[in-house]
Amino acid sequence: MVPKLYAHPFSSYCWKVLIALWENAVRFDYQRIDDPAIAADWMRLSPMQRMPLLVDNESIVPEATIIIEYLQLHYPGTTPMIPADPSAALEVRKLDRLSDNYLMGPLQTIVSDRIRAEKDRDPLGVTQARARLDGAYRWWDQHMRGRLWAACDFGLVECATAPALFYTDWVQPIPQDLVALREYRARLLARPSIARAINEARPFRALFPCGDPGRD
Ligand SMILES: N[C@@H](CCC(=O)N[C@@H](CS)C(=O)NCC(=O)O)C(=O)O
Repeated sequence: MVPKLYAHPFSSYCWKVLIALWENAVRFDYQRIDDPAIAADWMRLSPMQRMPLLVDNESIVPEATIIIEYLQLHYPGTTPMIPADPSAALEVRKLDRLSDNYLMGPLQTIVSDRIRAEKDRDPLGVTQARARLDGAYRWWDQHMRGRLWAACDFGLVECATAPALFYTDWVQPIPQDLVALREYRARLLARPSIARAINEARPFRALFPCGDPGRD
């Protein structure tokens, strides 16, 4: 039995895990929740209704980062997502948190505000999210100067930053002067596993509540 991944091709957190799976050619059973029967299964398995969700025999594994850690433990491949050295691994986990909390976090605030009815919107929350995102852009630009990948090699951090930067640039374009960050995003988009995630999500772009910017 191969692990089952409950996911949707347009979801940024699902990309995070899909990229790790494809990088290491891990065989898995893609349970796409745009199928209503599969969505019903997912809702039963995930009362908090969050994707991705991995099911492997008796194990039900939520949270993209934890799924990637689980895959590394049980289905290791040729591209380690977390380095073996504990200090290097700590750095990778730190960068993964910074990506989830300060790139994806503001992104989700901005996008979910747009989905709400006009009367339920939170303009102050969105302004604060945009300011946090701008700060995060500046932090990542500084960090990426002189680097190819965010840590020692391509891995967990890129699984996190690729979908995050892909979509944040749609809602708040990375400023022109942040050259290192813009080049990092371009490098990420050219990576075959990430290009595949972008292509598989293409048919769903009309779902993006902030509008399809007509570019990658
Ligand atoms: N902390 C979770 C966040 C997952 C998350 O926010 N997933 C979104 C999609 S990107 C979701 O499940 N949304 C539910 C829905 O759209 O119904 C993780 O790291 O996996």
